Amino acid sequence: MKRRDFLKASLVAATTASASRVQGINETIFDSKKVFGANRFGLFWANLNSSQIVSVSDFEGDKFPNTMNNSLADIVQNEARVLYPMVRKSYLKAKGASKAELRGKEEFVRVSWDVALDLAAKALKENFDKYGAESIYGECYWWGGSGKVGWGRTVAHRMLKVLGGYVEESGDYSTGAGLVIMPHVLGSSAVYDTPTKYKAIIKNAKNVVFWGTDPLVTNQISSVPPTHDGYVGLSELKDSGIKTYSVNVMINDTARYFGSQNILVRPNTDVAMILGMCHHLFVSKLYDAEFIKKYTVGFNKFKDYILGVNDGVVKDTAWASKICGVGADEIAKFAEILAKEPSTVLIGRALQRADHGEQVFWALVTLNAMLGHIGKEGLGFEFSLGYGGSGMTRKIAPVLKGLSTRISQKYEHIDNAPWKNTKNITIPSSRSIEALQNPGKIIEHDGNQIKLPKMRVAYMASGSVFTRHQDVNNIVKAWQNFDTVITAEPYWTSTAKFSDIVLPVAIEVERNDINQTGDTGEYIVAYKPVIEPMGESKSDFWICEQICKRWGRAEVFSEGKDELGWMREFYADAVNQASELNIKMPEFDEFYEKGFVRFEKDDKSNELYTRLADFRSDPAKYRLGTPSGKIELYSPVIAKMNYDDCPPHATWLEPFEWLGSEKAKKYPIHIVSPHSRYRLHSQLNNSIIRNFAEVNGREPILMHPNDAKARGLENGDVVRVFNDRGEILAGVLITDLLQPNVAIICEGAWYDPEIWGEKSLCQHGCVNVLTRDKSTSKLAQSNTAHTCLAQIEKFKGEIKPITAFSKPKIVQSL
Ligand SMILES: Nc1nc2c(c(=O)[nH]1)N[C@H]1C(S)=C(S)[C@@H](COP(=O)(O)OP(=O)(O)OC[C@H]3O[C@@H](n4cnc5c(=O)[nH]c(N)nc54)[C@H](O)[C@@H]3O)O[C@H]1N2
Ligand SMILES: Nc1nc2c(c(=O)[nH]1)N[C@H]1C(S)=C(S)[C@@H](COP(=O)(O)OP(=O)(O)OC[C@H]3O[C@@H](n4cnc5c(=O)[nH]c(N)nc54)[C@H](O)[C@@H]3O)O[C@H]1N2
Ligand SMILES: [Mo]
Repeated sequence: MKRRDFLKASLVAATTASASRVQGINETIFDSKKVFGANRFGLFWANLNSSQIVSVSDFEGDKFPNTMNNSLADIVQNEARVLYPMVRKSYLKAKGASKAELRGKEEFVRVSWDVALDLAAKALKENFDKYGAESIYGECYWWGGSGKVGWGRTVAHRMLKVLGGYVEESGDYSTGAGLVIMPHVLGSSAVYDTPTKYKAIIKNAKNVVFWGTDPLVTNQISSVPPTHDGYVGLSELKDSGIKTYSVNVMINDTARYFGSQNILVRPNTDVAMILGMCHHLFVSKLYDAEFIKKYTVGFNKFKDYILGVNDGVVKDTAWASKICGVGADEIAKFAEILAKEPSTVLIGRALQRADHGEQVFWALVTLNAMLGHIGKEGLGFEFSLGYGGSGMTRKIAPVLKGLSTRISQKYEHIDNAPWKNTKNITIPSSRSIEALQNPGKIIEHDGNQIKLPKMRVAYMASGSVFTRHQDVNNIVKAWQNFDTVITAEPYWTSTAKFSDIVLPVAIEVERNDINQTGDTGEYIVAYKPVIEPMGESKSDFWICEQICKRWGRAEVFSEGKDELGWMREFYADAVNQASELNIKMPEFDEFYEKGFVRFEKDDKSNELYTRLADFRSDPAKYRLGTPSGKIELYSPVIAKMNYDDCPPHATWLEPFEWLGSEKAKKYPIHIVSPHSRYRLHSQLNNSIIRNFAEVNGREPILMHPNDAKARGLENGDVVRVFNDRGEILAGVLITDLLQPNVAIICEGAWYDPEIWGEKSLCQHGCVNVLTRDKSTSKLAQSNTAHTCLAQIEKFKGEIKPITAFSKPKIVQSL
């Protein structure tokens, strides 16, 4: 078939599809039904009317159904939906890399799936064959879609493994600094370990501290469908009457729900406050010397540091107060209460998404060691209750398996099995743009040296770089160094608009998959194509298989199974596990029809599980994974690395910019960008939910009354927020939940440059236009999104309509 015929054929197919949709309405106008569904926002009943989702109802097993799935109907049939495969005009004309500088500016041409897949497969294969794994950027971030079979990230990684290898990132944006520092301190990455149970906390704690965490907001979503049991834990904690504190830059939703005592700290200065607390505990002999002796190493070096033995700076509460803004007495009193009474400190992640972010986690562990509660039932510290671990009693249930990147040995005869010989190239989390700009540069990472790869082709799925990564104007520039950008997306995000080939993706309610709920493992759920995929969209699994097919390796990818085939296999494995647990599960077909199987029985064996309780009970038997087997308050391993930006014990290091720095004279407002309760990063921003939050059609900026007054601002004004890196518009919301000189703009608002492809004003409020792409330190090399100063002024220009949620220019043929 000639190309033109191809286009014609796909047009005909598209028209027929929409015609049958209309016909469907006529035939089944009164045919409403309720179908079970699940996604990252929860479990739900989708109410269908004539084959369309019109609304959702709460699923009885979801303990706290949230508002996010109310957007489902809107998110399916969305103006920003990518309906057909698209290729950027110059790229299509050249049948390959061409005029990268026009990305974001130039129109897209609608093409058939064959044309798009041929081009994608060719770009990947040719570059891999010529330049190897380092030329293929395949990180595919995290939060788009879900499922044990066809999650975009897994299947893309599997496809690129079949190709022979790719560039991936170690760690993550969430807690990249914590993941690297904690193994040196606690012997494990700790941040994703099973958390202490609420039951244990409620039974034993007198004080609970929320330190830089907002679990009420962040537990709404999960990487597997949540049943939101954590909210039961939170409400039981509230009902228990236990005293709570919130150490934060603002009075957040959790603090308000609990009526917590708020300790407002200047952004990025928690380390100073913690050191002040440690100093106070030491000099007033309130710290647990026995715990320090038995369970930690290196205290003497840390003690010398807080006493100022070498640098002459005593890190007492007065010193701390000057830096962090909390009164010296308040710091001292807080330390005393936590030391004298049974206490639990719940730690969030935003804290370490800042310059020298490693230090704050280390300081918090050090403080907790001095408090001495670690490992006592329900006490000590916990990283994982902010989200991702529910802290509730798990169910006795099988553990559902999922697709991996491991390729079956039976295909080793094909093409010399390139996936066997090539290794992935791993760079630290969030260093991709640096690699694009400085290929070949050697960077340090946790005691190793890493050569940044020369990446030429990007395969993007499940993530959105232009809202996720820091310094968007810099990304716009660096992005041109890719020869080819292939993006598999359900929506016209800025990342899709900055691509050469855009592949329309079917979302969870449009495809088959299987998953297990996260909080307690209570349900195994089936995703079903409740509705037909919009336009010509296809599942990530199908797309990746089709690309592999063009390399003659479809079966290597799929092992001859489609999505239902894999679902059956994983389900069968769960049935086997269940029978060993004396649990009878229904046949697959019955399960699939119903949509879920429930496991009811509580696993009472670890109801009061407490982090590090075993270590406390017997430190010799339950040695930690650190070289000493104990908590390392000073790390000889890190000392040996000799990094100026990551000393060998918890240390206050000034961030590259903060309210106490010179820079604050020019840019006096610290911009903090927490996660929004109205979306998952950038997801759902293109839905009706946006209307609950936006101010004057822009992302809200929360400002203190003093800061607003000084600038003559009122609620609803549109402001220009700017620094040397860029400028954005935002809608003013004045609130005294903040401290002066601190403003909140949540991460994830869609990027809407006035001029695409240029350094440009973002009219909508994407905060990462303002943030800096510098890493935390040579140790973790993670992102520093929360270290950001800016200035705010009333916007005097013309306020234009937002274009972020519209399709780009599309033409039907070249
Ligand atoms: N300033 C600032 N920046 C931050 C943060 C911060 O606190 N402040 N937080 C950081 C953190 S912790 C994280 S985890 C990252 C999040 O970064 P990302 O994971 O990149 O965030 P999302 O916006 O959720 O991107 C998911 C994308 O996948 C798409 N998608 C949805 N369903 C599917 C599907 O089925 N298949 C495919 N192929 N795609 C799909 C969505 O449309 C969306 O564009 O952001 C980081 N960035
Ligand atoms: N609704 C919703 N839930 C989510 C997500 C989402 O996008 N939307 N994203 C998920 C993901 S991927 C992640 S990683 C987690 C993120 O989880 P976290 O990183 O814990 O969440 P954040 O919202 O970034 O910040 C938590 C709190 O830290 C405070 N904070 C910021 N800077 C400082 C500081 O310097 N000192 C102190 N003491 N406090 C500070 C913020 O004000 C906020 O209240 O959330 C997950 N849950
Ligand atoms: Mo995250």
